Amino acid sequence: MDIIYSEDHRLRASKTELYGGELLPPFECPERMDYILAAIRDRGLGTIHSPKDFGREAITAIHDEGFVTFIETCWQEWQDAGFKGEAIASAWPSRSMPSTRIPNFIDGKIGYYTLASETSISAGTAEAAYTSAQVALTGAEQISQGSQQRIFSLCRPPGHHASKDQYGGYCFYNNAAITAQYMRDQGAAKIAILDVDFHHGNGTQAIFYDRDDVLFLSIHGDPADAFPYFLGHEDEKGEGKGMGYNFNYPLAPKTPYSTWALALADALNQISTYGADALIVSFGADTFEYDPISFFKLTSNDFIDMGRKIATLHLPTLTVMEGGYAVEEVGTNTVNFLLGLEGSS
Ligand code: SP5
Ligand code: ZN
Repeated sequence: MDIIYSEDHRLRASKTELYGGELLPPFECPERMDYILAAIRDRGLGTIHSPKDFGREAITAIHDEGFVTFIETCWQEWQDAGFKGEAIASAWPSRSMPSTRIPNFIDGKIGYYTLASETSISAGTAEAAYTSAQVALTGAEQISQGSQQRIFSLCRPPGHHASKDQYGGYCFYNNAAITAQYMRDQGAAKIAILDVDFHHGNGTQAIFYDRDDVLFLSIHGDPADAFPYFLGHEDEKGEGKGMGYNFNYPLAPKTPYSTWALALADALNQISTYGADALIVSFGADTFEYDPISFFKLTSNDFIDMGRKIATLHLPTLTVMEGGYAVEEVGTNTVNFLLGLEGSS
């Protein structure tokens, strides 16, 4: 399987994550990619290619222009304001003040454009996020041209929590959504996005909630107990034309693969019925039993079976990397999934 990857992800190297009231080293760190690259090489998964540049337009096809400009200028404006730490939001339009006006001052503007304050912005964040989207798009082009049936876009930073105008959950640009739009613009009529990251793909759901041309399905920790807390319930089915094209499978703490796989079986049935031209998998390895911030109980071998089951759809499949945190097994588990998907394990 061909892999798309850029070293530019290292530009995303923030020092702080707001976690439990402390500023800690972020779980979403560059070393994650080193584990995955090592496993790709050790197991001979395939050849690694650099991304092409599809321009800023491919990003603004999904994201609000003002939001993209904010991501690009935030760090400079934060420094210009004289703040000493990394850029973190501390106030936003809440239930009691649901404003749609965008403040001028960066401390207000950052609140307008964030959905979670654990994610700091610092030097290089915008550049890394831009390249991560191009890594995804380069994979999508291969799928659209029909030259490959399976591609792995090794994106970092991840994307599925980002909505059209909000970042957070370690995500800035929604790589999966950007590729789905790209595939549509290249002529595919129907795209399915299956999100198997431990966390609900709230950004992807919100982006396609009123559309019937992109089916979204997510299997994740129940938002009653897990980030992003405020989206991802079973009764969120879509709206308008999109009604019936959104499926959520929230699962309880300690869910083992035997239960997780029942949700997957239902999701795969929905994708078959839908008749998608191509599949995008938002893949996170954070369903692993020892993931430091998650609560499912998948073992390393379960990832092979997950890949094999998704392969039974026989659809051209782009896998986009989402989460999965600082344990060595993030590499093994990701490559296990891809080998299962490829049918070679
Ligand atoms: C892409 C992705 O996986 N983003 C995840 C973002 C999660 N950020 C909030 C983490 C809060 C975790 N709290 C868990 C407590 C476990 N003891
Ligand atoms: Zn996740």
